[in-house]
Amino acid sequence: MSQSIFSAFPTVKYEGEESQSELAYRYYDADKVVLGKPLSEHLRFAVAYWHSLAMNGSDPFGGPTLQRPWMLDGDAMRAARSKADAAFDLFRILDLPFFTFHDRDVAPEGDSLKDSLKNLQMMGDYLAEKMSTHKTKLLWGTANLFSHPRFMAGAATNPDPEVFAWSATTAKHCMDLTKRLGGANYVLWGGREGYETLLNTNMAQELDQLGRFLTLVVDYKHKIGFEGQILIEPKPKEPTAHQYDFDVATVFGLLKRFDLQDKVKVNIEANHALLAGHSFEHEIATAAALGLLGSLDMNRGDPLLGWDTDQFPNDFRAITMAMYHVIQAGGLGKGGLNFDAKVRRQSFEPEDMIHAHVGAVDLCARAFLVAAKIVEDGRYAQMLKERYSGWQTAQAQSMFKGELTLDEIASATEASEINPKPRSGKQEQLENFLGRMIL
Ligand code: XLS
Ligand code: NI
Ligand code: NI
Repeated sequence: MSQSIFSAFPTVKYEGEESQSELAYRYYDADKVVLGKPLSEHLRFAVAYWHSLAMNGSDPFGGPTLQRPWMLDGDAMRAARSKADAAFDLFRILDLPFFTFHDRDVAPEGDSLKDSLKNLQMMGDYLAEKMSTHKTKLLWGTANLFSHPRFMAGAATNPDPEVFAWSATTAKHCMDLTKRLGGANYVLWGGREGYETLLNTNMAQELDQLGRFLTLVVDYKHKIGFEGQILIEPKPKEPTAHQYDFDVATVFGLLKRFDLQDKVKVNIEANHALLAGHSFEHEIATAAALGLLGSLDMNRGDPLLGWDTDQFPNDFRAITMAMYHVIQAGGLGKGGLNFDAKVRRQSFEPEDMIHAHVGAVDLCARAFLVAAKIVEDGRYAQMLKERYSGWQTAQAQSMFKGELTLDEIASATEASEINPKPRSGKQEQLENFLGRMIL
């Protein structure tokens, strides 16, 4: 067994609320049955390979700060294997059921497309071997179609068809590997599928290219019999000034236009919701309402900073409401909660990585438990139901279902004595109620 920076840490255990240990789960009791199934099956936590293994702490003003020995290895494939060893040590310590990766997180870029694909293939073998001796499964795979300079003007939406073809080829191989490793989903995050200025952008052409790319991916999924979900991860901006998959509602419009609304779902990220001017809860509720809820990227942004800071989540109230909407939507199915989050630059000790995940896992588990309590209690749902109860009458239903035309509604209404009275929205009462449940 090779040693990694994580090897020495024991596996984090559930010890309950009374635990005195900093590195124990106090709320994430994986086997605890809530709403009919174990917490581990509701939450399906995943560790993100990129933030946990590939980030080095550099920012636009300073270089690497994190201790990651494989980054110093001059042999890229040997470094990729050491990184994978460290990754699986971390997965073992955290004892979470899933991980997620981009092709470039696990395998180095080669000198040509062929070389890059060969590296991916070889690292795919290595990951498959690792997975056979560890219990961590793959929540999703994805292609990094944004870091290399060839993607600077986009991947699917690049003005150069050679970049489109390169990206399509890469996505094909990443889907093959995701399927081979038993992935439950395949994600598309269009990092540079947008524009920096409209001055050089033919938007109609680029949107059609994006639609073509998505259609190709969906067709290929069926061709290879991949049973996972295809997910788009909306983000409004960064690195581009405007991104075409802006938010959940925009993605719905795109999917409708290309007739893909029943074939693709969304992977919603908390920080991206904030950047789009929404809350996480809003994006989840929108996806649920449109039948698009796929999976979640758990993190948080800093409202004081206008970029994707990808911090570990710590807002109990916001995550509780997010979990409530997930439960109301019938759960995440094949999706899960992926920690798309990184430690801060000063948190350079390997132990910091474990603290970060332990806290976030516990926060999500606790939030889920409270959300489940709100569901089981039933009063909140009842209040909401009552607010819309007027729609249950036969007259209202015929309006709702489109059985009456506008002029029929008008003549019936004019002939009646109705005079709607304002009713309280009870916002403060509801806030108080939820506050009591959360405490
Ligand atoms: C970046 C995205 C990215 C995706 C995967 O902002 O969140 O990390 O989750 O490509
Ligand atoms: Ni993400
Ligand atoms: Ni992000």
